[in-house]
Amino acid sequence: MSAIPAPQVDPEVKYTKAFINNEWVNSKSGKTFKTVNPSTGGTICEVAEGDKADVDIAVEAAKEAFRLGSPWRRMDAAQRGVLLNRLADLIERDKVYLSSLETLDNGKPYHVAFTADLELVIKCYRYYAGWADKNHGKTIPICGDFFTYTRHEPVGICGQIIPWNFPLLMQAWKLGPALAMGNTVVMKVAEQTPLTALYVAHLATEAGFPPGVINIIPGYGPTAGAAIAMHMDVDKVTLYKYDIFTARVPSWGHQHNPWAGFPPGVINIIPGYGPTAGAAIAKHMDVDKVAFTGSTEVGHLVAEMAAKSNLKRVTLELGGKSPSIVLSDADLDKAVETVHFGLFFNQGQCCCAGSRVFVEEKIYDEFVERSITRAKKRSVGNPYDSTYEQGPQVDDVQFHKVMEYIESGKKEGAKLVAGGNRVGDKGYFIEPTVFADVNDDMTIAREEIFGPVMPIMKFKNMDELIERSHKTIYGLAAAVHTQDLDKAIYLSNSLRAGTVWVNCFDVFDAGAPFGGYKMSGSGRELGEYGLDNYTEVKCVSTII
Ligand code: TXE
Repeated sequence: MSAIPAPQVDPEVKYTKAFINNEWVNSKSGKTFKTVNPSTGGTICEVAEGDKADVDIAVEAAKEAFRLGSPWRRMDAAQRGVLLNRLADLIERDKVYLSSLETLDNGKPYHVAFTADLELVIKCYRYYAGWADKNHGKTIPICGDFFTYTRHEPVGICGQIIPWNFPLLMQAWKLGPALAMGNTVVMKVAEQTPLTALYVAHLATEAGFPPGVINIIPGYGPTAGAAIAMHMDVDKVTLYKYDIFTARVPSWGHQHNPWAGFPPGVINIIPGYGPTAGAAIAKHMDVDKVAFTGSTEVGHLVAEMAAKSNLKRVTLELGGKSPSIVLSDADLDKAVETVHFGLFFNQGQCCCAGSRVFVEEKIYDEFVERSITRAKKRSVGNPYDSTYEQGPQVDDVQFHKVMEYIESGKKEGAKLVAGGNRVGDKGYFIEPTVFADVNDDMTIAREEIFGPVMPIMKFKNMDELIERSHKTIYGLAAAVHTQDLDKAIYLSNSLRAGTVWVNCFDVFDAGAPFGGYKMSGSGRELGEYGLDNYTEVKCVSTII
């Protein structure tokens, strides 16, 4: 494996405004909010605080970009793929900077951001670039003399609300399929981590405007560029009448791409708070679809706002309390390491974290001992230093929430066998914490902790295990550790979870769908399944 390049420990923050219609704008209210460095608790910078007024403007821009006959609507599907590939190339070019900035704003170790987050981000854009011209309809032999076919069309204006635990990756999961399918986007990024998503917005404009061109024309930029490119195409605008029929300009073998990159209004990114900016998206009458990743609590609100406004389509990726199951025949060394990884990865801030560890009675004591040793070995510290495995929690709210869960574990009678304390006296670092003798009714066994806290439970047999695994409102993921293939398949088929990992954890790939059963959400992101969220199916029947 090649060495990871050194991080930029103090990366310059280049973009702090809202990105609307390919322009950087202050919020209408003029308000800003602080984004905080979780390693120190200090302020990194002020960022424009978007709210309803800014969402309204962004939705107008997204509508205009989605107008029939617009450059985006007339763009060949294949060209959308070219743009997404270009965006992936630019992210790859700036991988060190983006990983460094992600570490600054989120606190995740730089080496993890570089090798995991950024890798998956780049692959996600490339994966959906490939789909841009391949998600097509069918011809259907219905009864009678009809010619019947389906068209796969974009849904329209997509509102996307993303969280802070994987800022760049959640952006990629949302933008990739939405743009590949030809939608326009109004995205609200999390208030804790707005910086990297804004930089990607800059790259999206760069994907269409080669640097040399920008230097030649004074004042040239995303806005002026947009105006010029549109102006040059005035004669072709007269072809709009054809758009009504094809939604594109008809031409033989002619690539009509009036726009070299993502036109203005296609991608709009608004930093701001959930109840203001996020809610404005979920309630908006002109937003056709909302995709939300975050807490189950807010998931309820988003679904309600969508239902009460215009019944916009909703996809939700919410919380979890995933069982991580270890059978007595498992390879114990591997199981201890994988279960440890499945809980502590990303400071425990994963919706799919294996945060209910069920261990078969026979090996329970041994497993707990080894898990304690492994947790105590886990190094916590400066996320720019690659010798540390774990950085700080994202902010003081999450820090205190996790510390309260640790207190509740102690109070409710679980046995604290490792960690349990803050690390250092600045920033939001927490010791890798393990609780043994946990029972299913304890708060730490029921609620999503979203931190480095591992509750370990004992089970006797498979039937009891399955019943207990299902005693949760969630159903996002599950893991099974065993060398017995029969048991692995039986459990994988029995568990009510959107993803099951056997002898592994957190295996993510842009091609593999991800999403939850029960209150972990609805719909699937990634893979071919993920295209459905951003596609309307139109059935056309014709008789001549
Ligand atoms: O989540 P929120 P928070 C879980 C995890 C965590 C808890 C709270 O357990 O401890 O949620 O984290 C926006 N209308 N997850 O408070 O509030 C918000 O601005 C519209 C699981 O950060 O759900 C942000 O952009 N939007 C999770 C996004 O929703 C609203 C990832 C997520 O914030 C809104 C993060 C509103 N009324 C936390 N209120 C996962 N599934 O991976 C907030 N938002």
